[in-house]
Amino acid sequence: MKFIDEAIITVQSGDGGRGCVSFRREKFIPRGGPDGGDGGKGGDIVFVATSRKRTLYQFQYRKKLKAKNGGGGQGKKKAGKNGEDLKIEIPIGTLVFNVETGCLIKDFVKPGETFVIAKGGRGGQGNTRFKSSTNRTPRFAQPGEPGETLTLKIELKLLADVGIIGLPNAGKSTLISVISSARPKIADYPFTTLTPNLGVVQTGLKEPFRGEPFVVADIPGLIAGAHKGAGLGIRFLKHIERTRILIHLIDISSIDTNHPLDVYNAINRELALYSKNLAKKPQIIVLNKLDIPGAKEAADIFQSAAKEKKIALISAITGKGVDHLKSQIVQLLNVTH
Ligand SMILES: Nc1nc2c(ncn2[C@@H]2O[C@H](COP(=O)(O)OP(=O)(O)OP(=O)(O)O)[C@@H](O)[C@H]2O)c(=O)[nH]1
Ligand SMILES: [Mg+2]
Repeated sequence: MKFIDEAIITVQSGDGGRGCVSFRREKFIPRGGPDGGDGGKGGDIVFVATSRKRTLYQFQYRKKLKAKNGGGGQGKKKAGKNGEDLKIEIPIGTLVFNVETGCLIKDFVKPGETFVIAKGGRGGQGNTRFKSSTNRTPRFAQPGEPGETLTLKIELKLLADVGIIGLPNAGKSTLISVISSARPKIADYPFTTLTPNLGVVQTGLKEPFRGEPFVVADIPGLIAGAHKGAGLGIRFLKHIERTRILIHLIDISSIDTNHPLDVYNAINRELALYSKNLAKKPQIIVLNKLDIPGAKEAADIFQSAAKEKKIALISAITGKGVDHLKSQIVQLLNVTH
């Protein structure tokens, strides 16, 4: 399924039904008073966050959404039927903006969260309501209030706990495939991953794996200039804005032993240029592809250049160091909020 993370749609709440002008007409009551009922209320547009939805895919085809209008009032003081609300299920992590004003209307973070995005119009009052001592036969009623029409920008930010960042080909997708339920495409060319992958990592009951299961996001590779739109990275950086921690994955073979921190610094620069908040997130530095010849030496050089920073060494392919990394992630998550 194509990954859709942004959509522009128009929603329209229902119009209120019109109030009715009517008079009692019964055989033995010659001048029955007014008996026009009120119009029904227009349906609301209601968004409901649910874990059943993971993408904004539905909005590719449903770009105009309208709730039902209220029914008109009727004689004998019968009120019109209320228009049915239109309930729209959206994934958790969805933000809804008003395109016209640019304002954030609602940020859905919890399952089951419900919000009326556009209120249906009130029904008009029937002529019964306008009866008074000076006007016993009002021949007018109110029209229903029109519903609201809003153009919305809907944005989905995946709610992952851990984001994996790094250059294309660093092995991000390989790593998520060995620690989680995700099965993304893996290949030896850059930009294999075109859309983010999410995976759930199961934890255990025993230390050091004790903790809630968590969600990892693998995003397309970042390259220098990503914050300005180079490569694919920038579009997806917003998906890791809300993670609690980052795994900064580096392919050991990409380390230049004369300038060992270049790759690492370049990625961090991109993060900082995109968002200060993202740059401040706790990172676990992970050197990957420990199995390739010369890896250990390059890793040592990196480690001594990075000084005090804690660095994990793994081979996502052979699995070496992966369990230890998992326990480090659990521990860091347990102390990060
Ligand atoms: N030798 C070795 N190769 C690895 C290891 N991990 C990943 N690879 C290989 O590196 C290549 C890239 O792996 P991916 O997991 O697709 O890398 P990625 O970071 O997701 O790449 P993009 O999606 O393009 O950004 C593939 O050919 C993997 O088989 C490892 O531990 N050792
Ligand atoms: Mg990938």
